[in-house]
Order: sequence, then structure tokens, then C-alpha cells
Amino acid sequence: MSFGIAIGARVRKSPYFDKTIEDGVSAFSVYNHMYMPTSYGDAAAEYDRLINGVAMWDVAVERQVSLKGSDAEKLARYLTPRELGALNIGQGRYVPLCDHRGTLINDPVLLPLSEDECWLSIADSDVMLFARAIAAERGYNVSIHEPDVSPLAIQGPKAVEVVADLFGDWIRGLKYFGYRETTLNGIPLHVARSGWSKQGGYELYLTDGSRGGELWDLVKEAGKPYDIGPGTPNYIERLESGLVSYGADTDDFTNPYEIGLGKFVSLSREDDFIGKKALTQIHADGIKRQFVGYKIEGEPLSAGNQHKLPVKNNESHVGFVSASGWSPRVKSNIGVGLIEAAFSEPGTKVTIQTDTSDGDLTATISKLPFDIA
Ligand code: THG
Repeated sequence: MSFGIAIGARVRKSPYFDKTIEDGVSAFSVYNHMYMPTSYGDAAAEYDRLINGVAMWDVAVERQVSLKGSDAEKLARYLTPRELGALNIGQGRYVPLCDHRGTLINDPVLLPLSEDECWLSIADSDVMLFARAIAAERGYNVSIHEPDVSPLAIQGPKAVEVVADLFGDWIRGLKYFGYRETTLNGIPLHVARSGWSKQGGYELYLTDGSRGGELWDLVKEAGKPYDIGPGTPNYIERLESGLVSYGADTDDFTNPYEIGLGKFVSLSREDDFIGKKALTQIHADGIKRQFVGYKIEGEPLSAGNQHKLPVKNNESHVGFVSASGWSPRVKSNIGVGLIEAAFSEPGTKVTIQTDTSDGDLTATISKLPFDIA
């Protein structure tokens, strides 16, 4: 199977788009109506850089939704089931969002920028439309738009050295999700300690898209002593680490409890928030499914699965595998997905039905994150 993805004006381009092509990008996905690099053609090298070195990722698709106005904070609190307590400028927080049915609709990072503005750094769904409708219906004094902001992630154990060489040693003192506004050769950006991997790293939130190429080159140059190379949100590392991929792992019925984000839901909050009633009911009823790891027997699976794979117990369908592949560190094929609660106990054996020559595979439920051998 070999085919391309149509490149046109309808799907948006990252400010790093031309640079990723120069650096040999070989596959894109579409995320937040934008092309997102997913491979540079050498999965083993990209994984190795992330685990042992440092990689640079075009994650401009992590779009910001700016809430600005005297009710910005009020709206942010109403949108998430998380109890936020005091918001601190310069300190981000992971804030899952639900709809009125208690279904997870995004899992952004909230960045409080000032008394009257915050950004939601979103995963792949149309939070701007949702937030605008909520704000208008409630009569909140807030304007909502997507600013010109494009994160570039620097991830891996050596990321800290690259970022310290670029900005100074103060970046070592940033807390997780902490960030600070600064410039690099006059390029405006925010430096944040964050990223969608458990290997450590930073994200540069570029705030002038016309300077993406320049920023890409500066990071690449500073990374040379550390053998920096291109990468993307890593398909295998995120499975090992048990990071949720909204959209891949979730469906239109997934609630935060079953996907492992229950700790961010505060039913005891005195103020109201979207989904409070539904989440209270879901919590009282007990969850029906659970997000689990699958340790899968057999030869290394050639590539990621293209569909959610059915999981069976005898002949009944009890769950699915949303992503799977060979883990060099677990030294096994692994996967993640939702399964009926009765089968979610670690050690339970199940059958995964593939739609390839791999046939049916035997798997054992594992806790997340996976233990690294
Ligand atoms: N970078 C930025 N924005 C993002 C993402 C990103 N927006 C949404 C998308 N990723 C998915 N959301 C995330 C982002 C970070 C984390 C998980 C999902 C994360 N989690 C830590 C963990 O699970 O250990 C910490 C969570 C906590 O305890 O607060 O880092 O990649 N800019």
C-alpha cells in the first residue's frame, strides 16, 4: 500500500511546514485542521533520539484557544471539571474538558497569561466553537479566538541542555507545565516545560508564525552538539507511558473516569461546571470500561494498527485496541485501549482480532504505564 496525502489550501500548514519537508518528513496526519508530521521515515532512529538523546517536533497543531476578557477565568473554570484553585500566571495545568453528557471532548493544557486572558492548548477537537457557544449562552464578557501560536517541542533526556544553551540556565528551574515569555534573537515565544512524552523536555510556543523557519534553524543549530534530529509525537513511547491520545483512544461515549483522567474531576466542587450532573451519575453508577495496556504475544508487529482492533473473550466483543506496536523497552508488542471493566484486571487473557496477516493475537492486560524491562 502506498499513497500520499493531498496537500492543498483547505488544510492548514504549520509555520515549520517547509522546514519539516527539508528535513525529510515522510508522513503527515491531520489534526486541528492542520498537517501534522508523524514520521521522518526511520521509526527506530526517531524512537532512539527521544529515549536517549533529543528530538525536535513540529507540534504547531497544538493550537491555542485564547479566552480574553473579564470573564475569561470564570469561563475556564466552567469548562473543566478540574478544581483549579488559585491560577498562577506562568504555571500551566492539565484540564480535561467534558460536554454536558460527561463525555471527554478534549484534554488541553491551560496557560493563565494575565488577569484577563488564558490559553487552552488543545488536542484535536473544535474547542473554540464549543467555548464560544457556551460563553455567548451564559452572557460572559469574553472574546474567544485562535492566536498566532505554534509550539515546537524539544523532547528527550538531552532537551534540557539544548534549551539551556539557547535561553540560559533559568529554564532548568521551570516546574512541569511552567512557562515564561521571552525572545530568541528577537523571535517572540513562550518557553514551557512540557510535551507529550515522559522523556522530559520543553515546548517553544512561537507567537509570530512568520518566523517559524528561523526558529527551526536556531533550535537545529543549538542541538547539533547533542545530535538533535527530527521527530514527532512518538507512537511507541506514548504507549509505553500510557499517555492518552484524544480521538485515537476515545470515542463519543468516553468519560474521564474510564480513560484514566478521573483524578482531574472534582465532584465536590461547590461551583457548577459543564457535565457535573452527568459525571456525578456516571461516578455513582460505576464505570463500565477501563483504559488498559495490552501486552501482546508474537513476532514484532510491523506497523501501527490502522483501525481500532476488536478485543474478544471467547466469542464476545469486550473492548478494542486503539494503538499497538513493538516496544524495544518492554521487549514485547504492546497496545492500549478501552475494555469492559470485568476484563480490565492486570493478568487477564484476551484475544485481539487483527485485520492483517497477523491473524488473532493473544494478549494479557497490563497496568499503565508499562514496566520497562
Ligand atoms: N503540548 C501542548 N499542548 C497539548 C499537548 C502537548 N495539548 C493537548 C495534547 N498535548 C494532549 N494533552 C496532554 C498534554 C500533556 C500531558 C498529557 C496530555 C502530560 N501529562 C502528564 C502525565 O500524564 O504524566 C502530567 C499530567 C498531570 O499530572 O498534570 O504531560 O503535548 N502544548
